[in-house]
Amino acid sequence: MISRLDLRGTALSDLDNRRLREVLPRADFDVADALEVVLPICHAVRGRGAAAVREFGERFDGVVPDRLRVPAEVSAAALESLDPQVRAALEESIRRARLVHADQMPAEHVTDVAPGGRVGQRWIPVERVGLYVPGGLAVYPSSVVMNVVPAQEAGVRSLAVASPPQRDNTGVFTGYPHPTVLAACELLGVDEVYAVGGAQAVAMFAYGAREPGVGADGATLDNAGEVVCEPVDLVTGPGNVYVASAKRALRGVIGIDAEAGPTEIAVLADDSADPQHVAADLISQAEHDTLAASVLVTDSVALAEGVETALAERVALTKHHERVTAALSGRQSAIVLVDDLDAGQRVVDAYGAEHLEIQTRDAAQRARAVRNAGAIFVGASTPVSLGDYSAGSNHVLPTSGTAAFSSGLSVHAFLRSVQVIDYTAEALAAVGPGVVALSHAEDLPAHGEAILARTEGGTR
Ligand code: HSO
Ligand code: ZN
Repeated sequence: MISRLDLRGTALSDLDNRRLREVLPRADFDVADALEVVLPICHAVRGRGAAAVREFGERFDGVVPDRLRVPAEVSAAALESLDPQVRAALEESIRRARLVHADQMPAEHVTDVAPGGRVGQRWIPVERVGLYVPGGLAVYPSSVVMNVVPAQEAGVRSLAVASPPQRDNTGVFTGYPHPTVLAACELLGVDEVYAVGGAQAVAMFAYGAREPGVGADGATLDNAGEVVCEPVDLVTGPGNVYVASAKRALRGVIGIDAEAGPTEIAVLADDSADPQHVAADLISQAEHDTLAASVLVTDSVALAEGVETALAERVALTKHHERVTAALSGRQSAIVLVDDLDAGQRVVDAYGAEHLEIQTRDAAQRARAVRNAGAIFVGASTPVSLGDYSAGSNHVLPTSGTAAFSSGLSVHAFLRSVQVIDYTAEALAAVGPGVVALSHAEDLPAHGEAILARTEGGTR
């Protein structure tokens, strides 16, 4: 089911990360490929607003809600009918996430550069954010927590959630996001929720959307009527390959967090790892998406064989075995054999997994040496699914190698840093000649003159 990639005997130290990535498992269809589908959707939503959002909803989700914005009474009913055990678990994961994200808040500080010259740094939350909560193959109340908690801890004031409408909920919830998603929004005090999914949700957040209205000539015009959704400044959240692609396409119109597309797990393990645990963890992420990637990197043939056997047993029994089989047998998943754990470490660094588990005897030490990963799960008792729900960490993480340059969701994604520069006349006079000299070196003498106007009485 899962293929093997044998890198034993390959001189990995001769390859830089980019070269090494080329030989590692990779999906056949990625965020760049999806742009072809996503760009026309973004254009349509930009031009035609709510009418286009509804059309894509009908096409991709198979259902159009009565109202794109979920009515307050529907969300209230969802919280009322929430299973008490699920409610308690959500409350605990909110509590843990708040602890971690509150601790992430950066301190404001001021640097005294010279007598009378100081540069401070302030952190200001983004004004309005759109949080995406996936909902195609599964239901993601946990992603509501992972998006909303850091935004709230960062101090964001205006917060909207979008999640795909469900086709097969009964009665009052049909056409709205899953009731557990709505209940999680209620628990967190989020009252602006849209029954919109996929690339069209990201586009709606980026451009805003209006209902059709009546134009000057009396004819009906798309995107000219009542406002359905005001545009946001930043969109965060995980999603499928199309959602990640829309974030890439619209970056610049909006800010984004990382590209968090189809999920990935890499496990670096030696012969001390339990093959049943490793297999269970590989399957846990494979159940998200047929494009999900599960990669085991090991120096132990015995472990590789044990995991193969355990996978065969477990996949047959798991609920979503078809999806899991597709993910595990796709080109993006493999068991990679290496000569030793140092070579394994090279491989996982080149791969830059969204989630990296380290199940080796020296797990804590190896974890410290990792350079590229969205999040690192250390040791036998820290599976990825703990982090997916209740560790306190965030599960919105960079995928497909983007961990090389971006980070998992945290309060930082919702903050901007602003420098505050404050010099006295004396401090300006002291450094003035240097500024004037540099302005001449750049042939921008008016810059120097702005200094001299102050330090030399304003005559030059
Ligand atoms: N593993 C997913 C998050 C998730 N898992 C939500 C279960 N629910 C991406 O990190
Ligand atoms: Zn997961």
